[in-house]
Amino acid sequence: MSKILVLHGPNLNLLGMREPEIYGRETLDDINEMLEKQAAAQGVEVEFLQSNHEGVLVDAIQQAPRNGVAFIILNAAAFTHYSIAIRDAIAAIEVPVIEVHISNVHTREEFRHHSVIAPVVMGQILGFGIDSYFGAMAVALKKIKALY
Ligand code: CA2
Repeated sequence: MSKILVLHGPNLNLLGMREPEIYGRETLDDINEMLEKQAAAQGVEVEFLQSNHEGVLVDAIQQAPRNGVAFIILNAAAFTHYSIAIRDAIAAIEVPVIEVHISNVHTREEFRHHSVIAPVVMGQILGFGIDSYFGAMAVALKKIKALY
């Protein structure tokens, strides 16, 4: 059975509680619930993990192939901009990764313009608010359907 792993990086546990003008009013639980429904409608299982710790995310990425994960949807948050450890973990596995950002990082501070993981992911969806996640989920579900 193919599974989709949704990984949320540091501070995304604060969604809905602060900076609603940038990140919206939905909480992480709201987003996960909607993603779960979107996948369940296609009979696909989803696992979720949020961590503020780089190594926890690296472990989850490394373990994805042996846990039957067919796709990873990753909002690496601030780690996007500097974590070579996360980049190396993505590069070390065959499982495709879709990079997601809620905000349009290119219209924000200069330090958010560069993604160190961009060269090793399948593609990026960003700037659509929480719809970036649902767009990524739609792509992952479509690709999984084509595979199985
Ligand atoms: O736009 C995105 O999804 C980001 O990945 C969010 C990260 C940021 O560092 C990236 O540059 C872009 C920050 C996540 C922090 O989320 C918060 C949510 C509510 C309140 C405070 C932070």
